[in-house]
Parts: sequence; structure tokens; C-alpha cells
Amino acid sequence: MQSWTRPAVPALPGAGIVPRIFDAASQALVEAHPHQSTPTLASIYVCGITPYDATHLGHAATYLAFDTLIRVWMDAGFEVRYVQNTTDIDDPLLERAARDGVDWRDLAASQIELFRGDMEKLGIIPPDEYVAVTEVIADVADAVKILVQNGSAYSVTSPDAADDLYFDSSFAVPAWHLGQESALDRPRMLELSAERGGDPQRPGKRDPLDPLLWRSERAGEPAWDSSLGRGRPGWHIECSVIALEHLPTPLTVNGGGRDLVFPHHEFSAGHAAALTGHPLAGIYAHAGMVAYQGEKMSKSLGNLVLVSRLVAGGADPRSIRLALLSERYRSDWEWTDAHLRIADDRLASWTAWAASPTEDADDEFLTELRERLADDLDTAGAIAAIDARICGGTAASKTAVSAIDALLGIRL
Ligand code: 5CA
Ligand code: ZN
Repeated sequence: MQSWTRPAVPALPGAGIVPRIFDAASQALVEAHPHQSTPTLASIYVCGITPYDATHLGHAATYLAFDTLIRVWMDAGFEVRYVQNTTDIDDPLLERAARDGVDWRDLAASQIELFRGDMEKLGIIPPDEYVAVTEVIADVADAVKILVQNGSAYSVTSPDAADDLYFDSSFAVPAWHLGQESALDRPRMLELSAERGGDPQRPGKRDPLDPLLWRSERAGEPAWDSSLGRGRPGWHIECSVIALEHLPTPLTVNGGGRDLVFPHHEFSAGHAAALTGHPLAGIYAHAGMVAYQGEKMSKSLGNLVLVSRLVAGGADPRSIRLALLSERYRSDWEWTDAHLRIADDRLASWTAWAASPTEDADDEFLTELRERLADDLDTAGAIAAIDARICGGTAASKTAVSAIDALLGIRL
């Protein structure tokens, strides 16, 4: 599928720093360097949108966090390969389309288009491969078939359709066991499974936590022909298959928002390990949840601040970007209107400062910015360092202006 236009990213003098980021599986800050099998290639898969009600500031904050990581990697001299999916077939999308009386395909296409435009306006580096789930249905079916053959998948009967297929959570390989990535206890896993697309109540499963791999065709629902007969994929397997198809494993980073820790990333990793015998990723990284009006910003709650609406209301996309970057990516935080006002003021002050830059080498500034970002993508710290320089009366250099463009994606 078509991605979006890539922003220009200036090259900076000297060598950048390999970042340390927080890994959910080890619950520690770890150096985000590529696996030894591909020492110069940093690979990243980030879970994309389910295309209805795109793009809210929570989505934008998550993609911006990984955009920052990619910029830091590029500065550190790595080649980066980036893949993202879009979940253009899933129950919530079908439910929204039915509610609004529109065709689910039209809803998905319009929201993907909106998302691309929003990402482009925000200057977010596009994935090298942007893959819709509907493009890989046959591949997912083939992968599920392998899981059936190796004993990690099993059938569950249904009164109104052919059998569905589920993943056996007790399937342990050296590369994966249940809980490895999320480190959660079972009661919490059961709660989250029910909240986030699982079906712990369904009879006939070996374990209530076992996730759906393949849903056989139901009357009135979209279905595709495949090696498993007619049906459609479960959620987690789509990301395993797309990542394995386009990236070397273990990925350097598997990323998304924190709401994906369980069950999504846990089982994407489990499916991939059951398919290949290898871990899916070296690092599982998650952005915090952006809230609005006291609750997590979410399509289901409807408390959304949309990027497109802010831009239509006259907001400078650079201010939106700067507002999101002013918070630490890993924290949960709440968007307020003040975020945009503060970012507007900051952008005006930075722009005035950058108007007639000097030719100074400015190594000290570059090192400070690099050190901040290499420290678990501390964009708030980087912004504070720039503010402090301006407040202290230090003139802008061309290097500083380029560094702010290359590393923070703000062109002054
Ligand atoms: N299509 C699946 C992933 S395969 C999905 O979660 N789609 S989504 O549209 O619900 O979310 C897209 C991305 O935005 C995910 O990485 C999700 O974790 C992140 N996200 C969703 N809501 C928020 C929020 N309020 N704050 C931060 N990130 C969020
Ligand atoms: Zn995903």
C-alpha cells in the first residue's frame, strides 16, 4: 500500500549516539542497537491504526515517539527499515461501518487517507512498507496452517459456521512463553483479554486466554478464500506475519502504545516464535497513553482531539508536534488546550532565535541534544535545553537549527 511523503532529514556533523530505550519484557533501559546478524540495520515494526476515527493525538504521540527513535538511529549512522500495518479488517471497524451505514471498505480507505495526510503534515517519517491486513490474508492463512501443523493452533467449533482456529497459550518454545513480554499475572491478563478484543468467555477453548488466529466465514461478514477455507484473520497474527514478511528477526524494536502490551504484543511475539523458533524482537517499546477530559483518548469513548481538526482550525502542525514532544513519550499524560498555546509561543521564540544563524560549529549543543534523546528519547529534556540556550542569550548556529530539524523534526 502507498505510504506517505518522506520529510527531508538533514545530516548532522559528527557521530550520533545509540539510544537507550525502555524494554517492556526486561523492564529495563536497554541499548537499542541492531541484532548482531544485521549489525548496521535497525529494524522496527510499529502497530498501525485501525482505520476509523483517525488520527487523534494519542495516535500521533505514539507515531511521533517512534519517529524520534528512527531519527536518532539515522543520526547514529544506522540504516533503518520500518514497517507498519493498518488493521483494515477487524470487528470494531465493521461495527463502526454498520453503525454509520457505510461500507467498511470506504470507511477504512477514507480514514487511511486522512491518516497519511496527518502523518505527512506532522513530518513523521513514513514506513518503508505500509501494509494493509487485507493485502496479506492468504499469507496469514498459510502461517496459521503452519501453527496447526506444529501443534500450537487448534480448532474450536461454532454452532453457525465452520471451526475457528485458536493459538494455544501454553505452547512454549525457548523464544517465548506466556507472560514473557507483558510480565502480568493471570487475573490481570484475563481482564485485559476481555477488554481488548479477546474472548475469554468463549466455550471450547483450552485456555480462556487463547487468542483467535482465524475466524471462519459468518453470514453477513467479509471473508476471503484461503488455504484454510473462507474466513478472516485474528488480530495478533496479522502483525506477526507482516513483520516476519518484511523485516529480519529479531526486530530491533517492536513498538506501539502501551495498550498493546497485552494481549497484542504478547501474542504477536508468541505467534512469531511458534512460526520461526526465534524471538520476534529484541526490545518491546511502548508509548504512554494520552488522555483527554480525564480519560484515555480513544475511539470507543469518543473523547478525541483529531490532528485534522486542529489543523483545520488553523494550528501550525509544527506546534502540534512540539506540543506532543514536550511530554515524555513513556508517561501517560493529558492533553489540554494549553499544550498548543505553549507550543505556539515556543515555536515563535525558536523561529525568531533561528532567523540569522551563525556558522559556529556548536558541538556542545549538538552533543547535549544527542545525549538527551539517547536517554530514552527525552524530547522534553531536549526542548528544555533549547529553551535554556535561548533564555541564556546564546545565538543560534546553523548546526543547532539543522539539529532541531533532523532530530526533533521541527523546521524553523
Ligand atoms: N490496529 C491496532 C494495532 S495492530 C490498533 O491498536 N489500532 S489503534 O488505531 O487503536 O491504535 C493505533 C496506535 O495508536 C497503537 O499503537 C495504539 O497503541 C496507539 N494509541 C491508541 N490510543 C492511544 C492513546 N490514547 N495514546 C497513545 N497512543 C494510543
Ligand atoms: Zn499490531
